Amino acid sequence: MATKSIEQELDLPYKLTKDEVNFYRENGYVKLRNVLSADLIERYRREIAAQVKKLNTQRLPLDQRSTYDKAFLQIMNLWEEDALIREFVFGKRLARIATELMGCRGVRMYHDQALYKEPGGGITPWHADQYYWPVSNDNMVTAWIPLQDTPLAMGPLAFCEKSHRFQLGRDLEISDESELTLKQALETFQLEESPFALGDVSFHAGWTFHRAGKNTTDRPREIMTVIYMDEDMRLVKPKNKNQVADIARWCPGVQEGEVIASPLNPVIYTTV
Ligand SMILES: O=C(O)CCC(=O)C(=O)O
Repeated sequence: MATKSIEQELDLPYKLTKDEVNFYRENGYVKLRNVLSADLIERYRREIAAQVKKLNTQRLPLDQRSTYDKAFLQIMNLWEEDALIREFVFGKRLARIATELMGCRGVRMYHDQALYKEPGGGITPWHADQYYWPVSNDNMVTAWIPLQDTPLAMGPLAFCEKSHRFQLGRDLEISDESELTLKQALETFQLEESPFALGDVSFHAGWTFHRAGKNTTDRPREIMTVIYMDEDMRLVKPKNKNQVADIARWCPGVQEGEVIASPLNPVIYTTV
């Protein structure tokens, strides 16, 4: 596929069905098939992999790291570093899906991140992302974009269905404690854990509990994510030290009560 049509594909509407929207709202996540073409993914995968290699500061061998640091190399806001990745992350196709799933009028960038689970990399403990976010409503969604086929052996993202309405464990950061506590607390919920084919993209809500298994293969599990927030999202008083850090890093200069519209939070897609 020529570059021109890849750029067009980035903005092309995806035909999201009513059933898919309803599924997302009922279960707190949805896995969509054939969202991105193999050519498009390969174009940006190479660039993202190069930036992960360049920006990674993790030097410890896996067996000397914390559970969090064993889970993945985490390189954030690549769009600030690299024009090609910016093009990918600001594509309207995924942003429009995010908008339609949440039913808001548009979405802004919260931040992006590459999550590379290295060969031999550990589990991603149970958690809900919104614990980290100082935001005024629940219209937060992460697009989890595999950059290769992701079989069970690589640790695909797994979701606890309907857990976005579960209140317990919302005060837990990603840790051994969150894994232990939530594993027990969520026992009666349905777990969705299945491979991702190249081109599949999942979307999960901020309060949906999720985890991932180990990467037992000899290849890295290369994932790009984009976190979208409601275009009208406002900043609230931080509830923990992680939210204080998030305000400084992702919402610079925004005051409590204001719409989160710093230069780091441009609108990516809007219906008006
Ligand atoms: O990729 C992973 O292992 C975890 C991803 C995750 O927790 C997220 O994107 O919210």
